[in-house]
Amino acid sequence: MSKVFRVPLMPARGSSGTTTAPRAPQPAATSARPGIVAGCLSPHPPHLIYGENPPQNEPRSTGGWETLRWAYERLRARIREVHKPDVLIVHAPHWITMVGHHVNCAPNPRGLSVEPIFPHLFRYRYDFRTDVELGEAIADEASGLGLVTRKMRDPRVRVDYATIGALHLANPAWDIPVVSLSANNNPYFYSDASLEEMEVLGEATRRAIEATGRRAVLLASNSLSHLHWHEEPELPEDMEREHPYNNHQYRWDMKLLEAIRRGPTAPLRELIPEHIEATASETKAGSLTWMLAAMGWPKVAGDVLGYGTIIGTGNAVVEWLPEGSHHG
Ligand code: 2X7
Ligand code: FE2
Repeated sequence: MSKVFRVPLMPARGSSGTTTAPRAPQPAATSARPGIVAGCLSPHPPHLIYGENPPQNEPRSTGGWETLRWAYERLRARIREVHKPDVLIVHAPHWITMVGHHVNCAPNPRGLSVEPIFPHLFRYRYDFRTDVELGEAIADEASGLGLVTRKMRDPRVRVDYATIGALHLANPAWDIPVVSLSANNNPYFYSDASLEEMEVLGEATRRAIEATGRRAVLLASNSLSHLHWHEEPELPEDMEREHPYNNHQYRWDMKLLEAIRRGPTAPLRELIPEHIEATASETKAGSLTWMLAAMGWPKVAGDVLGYGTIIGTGNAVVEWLPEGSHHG
């Protein structure tokens, strides 16, 4: 049994609501193999949590963005019933580190996370457990492979909404330990910066998972096409106003998603940078490349559970299984 099961379970603060009933972590069945059991593209726009009205989030909505939220519901069911991971590992573009890759090694991050541009949509109380042993192992492997890496241990550092968004939407019960990784900001300064470092971070992540014997689900917290409106309707969830920023952005998202659905993943190595160039895609932050690299660019198709726009940006919930496994 992995050490993670010794972490005492603590329900999320303010979690008396129906969507957050805690569940004891389930040890993986003895026959269940450790390793990466799934990788998911898990977008984080605050509108999705706002639309769900969980008890942790202060603002209230009348719903909205249902097709994406229903896609997440299906993903959640797979995580709970099929993958049964020991840990969720998330790479998120709004935990920006100017120097190197940081791994959150604080055992119990908790606090209030406020989205700086949409504070009227996202003021969220978080309280979760870190799988510190695995976080440290990822940082050590990454350093060993030559990446500038830091173990972030300060519990006062506020957790960003892209980390919380992907984690909440994938597992609103917050009963699975977490490792969260920062996004090194280099790609935004050097426009032709390659995503090569993310390949290395992916390799480090995979090695650490194998060395610690975890069953891990990886979450790449990225939107796709990323141009967005600068004005919001009076009712933010007014779906009459929600549509792709333009047809160019939409067509490029479809081009990427068609390639994902076709499989294998190797052609995405070239297509992801082209899509970034064409659409200012948020995958520029590297989360998607990190995840697919960690999975070894598997020769499989991705399962697109849903696509929708949020203030004009493209967002898809996608699940990849490792080679040789499939849903029963
Ligand atoms: O962070 C985001 C995003 N990626 C897309 C749309 C709207 C808000 O926030
Ligand atoms: Fe974002």
